[in-house]
Amino acid sequence: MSYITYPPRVVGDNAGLNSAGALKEDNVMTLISDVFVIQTTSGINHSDTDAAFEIIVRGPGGYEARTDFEDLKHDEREKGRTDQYRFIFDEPFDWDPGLWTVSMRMTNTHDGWLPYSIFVLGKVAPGIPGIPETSAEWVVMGAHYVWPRDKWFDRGPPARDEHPEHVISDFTWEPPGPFG
Ligand SMILES: [Ca+2]
Ligand SMILES: [Ca+2]
Repeated sequence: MSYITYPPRVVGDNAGLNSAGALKEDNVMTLISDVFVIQTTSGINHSDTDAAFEIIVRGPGGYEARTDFEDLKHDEREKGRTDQYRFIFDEPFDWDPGLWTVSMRMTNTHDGWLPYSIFVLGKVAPGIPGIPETSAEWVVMGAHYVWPRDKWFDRGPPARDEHPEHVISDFTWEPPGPFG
């Protein structure tokens, strides 16, 4: 698992406020302590890769946290393979899908990667008033079934380090079809 161990680089004056500027009630906060990314690589030609990736979380007030995807023990991002990653935040963040994004970016090679699906889950931090420590509350932060086939990570031959960043914390829904 990967740890995001540093505090937010910048926390603006609006930390803890909702989009209307009012103080949030405890019971409407969604403090996320762990983010899980569950991805399945497509089966089409060249979809697999051995490249490295990073995750970037952005929020209000200039919040930006990023870290590398862990190098798992198996050969990741091979055709049809599902990989699961856990990112632990030392400081939980107050998830609001209208104000926050989770993105993913390839950081090396030109060997493009195409997922078939990506799911992003958030584990709600324990210790919030009204929510017991053993809470099993989770938030679906992103679900892409299926990931758009034209949205390759690092498609083509960029002249420099132009690996594009794709937001994975939104939603894609297409009628289920055969795996490919
Ligand atoms: Ca490839
Ligand atoms: Ca691989």
